Amino acid sequence: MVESIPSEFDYDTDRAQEWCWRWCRERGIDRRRFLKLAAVVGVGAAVEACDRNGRQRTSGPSTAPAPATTASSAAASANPGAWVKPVPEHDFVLHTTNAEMRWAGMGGHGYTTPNSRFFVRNHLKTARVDRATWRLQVSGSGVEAPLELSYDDLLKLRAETTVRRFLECSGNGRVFFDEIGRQKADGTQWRLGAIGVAEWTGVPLGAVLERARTKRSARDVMPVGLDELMVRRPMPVAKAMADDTLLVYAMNGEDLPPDHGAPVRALVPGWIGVASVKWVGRIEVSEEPLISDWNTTSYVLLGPGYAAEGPAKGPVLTTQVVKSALELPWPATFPAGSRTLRGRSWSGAGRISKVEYRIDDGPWQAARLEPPNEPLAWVRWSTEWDAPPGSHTVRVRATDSAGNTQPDTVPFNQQGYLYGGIVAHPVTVT
Ligand SMILES: Nc1nc2c(c(=O)[nH]1)N[C@H]1C(S)=C(S)[C@@H](COP(=O)(O)O)O[C@H]1N2
Ligand SMILES: [Mo]
Repeated sequence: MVESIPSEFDYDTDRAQEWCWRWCRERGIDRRRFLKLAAVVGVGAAVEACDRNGRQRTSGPSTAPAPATTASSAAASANPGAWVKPVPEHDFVLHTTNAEMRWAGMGGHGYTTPNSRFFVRNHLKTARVDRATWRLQVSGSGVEAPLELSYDDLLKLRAETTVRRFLECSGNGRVFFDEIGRQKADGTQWRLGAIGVAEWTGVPLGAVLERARTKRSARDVMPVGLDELMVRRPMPVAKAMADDTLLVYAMNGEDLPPDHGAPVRALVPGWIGVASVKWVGRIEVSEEPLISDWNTTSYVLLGPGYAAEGPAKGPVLTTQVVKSALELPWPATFPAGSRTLRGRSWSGAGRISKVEYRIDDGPWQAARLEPPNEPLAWVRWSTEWDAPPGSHTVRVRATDSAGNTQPDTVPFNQQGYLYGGIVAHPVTVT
């Protein structure tokens, strides 16, 4: 299936609108009324209105998922039914079909992000896939023995592996292209909450590829989602064969939740989130490089200074960059006095070797790292601050084991990927 993706933003907007319309139609709203509502109040609010209206019209319980609407204006553009788990405003900022984790909620939490707080990035909406009838097909020119596995077959491989790794959207931090660089990028305006670390349990993708007798001549491996869009992104065989590249069925010791790809998702550590395809139904293994809009137009760097690379319109994204976040609301307000500032830093290139912070225009100082500090996960850090009253900024910069440090600024790219620059967290001390 080849689909044209003009830009991630147009693409998401179109699909979201289309889906909202369909959702309303199922509730007995005619198109004229939907468009009229959407024109006046915006699509999100039109859907909410349809929902109220639909509930009045339909007798008996609806089979559609409950709308996750809240009263906030930020949530007004959110799509009801895009998620299965509750996404309360207290824990999440909602953007159409995506739910961003609020960093303040990680304050004082353990190393991993609880499933209930983990961000959700859905190109469309959470797919419901029945584990009992689920099958995984492995096929393509790169395998000698194409196969089909059930959920039990996967467990019977007896290769269960557990790793702690981050999962982060390549668009995490996108809002800073606008707020710092003064040039707004296309796509979901995430702040820094499109990241989480979980303990993932599954089987190495390599074990499945071996079972399918992957050829030496195989080049690319591409998991394909069972959602309507069939979200997919290829990786080279070497990445697919890495010990920690998994087909995951459990997250933080629980069955993988629907919003995170149940029954089985890919986990491609250190790579942009889209590589970790949810609701995997097929794995294509190819002797030829796999080329589609997902790695030529979407998830590539577009804009001034970025040149086409072969069939791709710009440099193709693979690993995530170094970033840091404070476990505080944005902006934060607290009373004057001594307190502990806490945060986390991570990198797609390894573990974190150093974290520094700076209050206002003061000197850069070392923060205290707290173990564990695992590669391709994150490290927690803290420092004491005797906060005087007034308006302040707290800046943080981390350095990873490969020697990458967060830069002061990041050059613009049209789709707003990989904003790893230093950000000034606004704090009002009262
Ligand atoms: N099938 C499918 N897989 C997908 C997506 C999707 O929409 N459909 N979104 C991708 C993107 S862009 C990201 S950042 C991660 C988010 O994973 P999460 O929702 O479990 O946090 O899933 C990836 N896998
Ligand atoms: Mo993403």
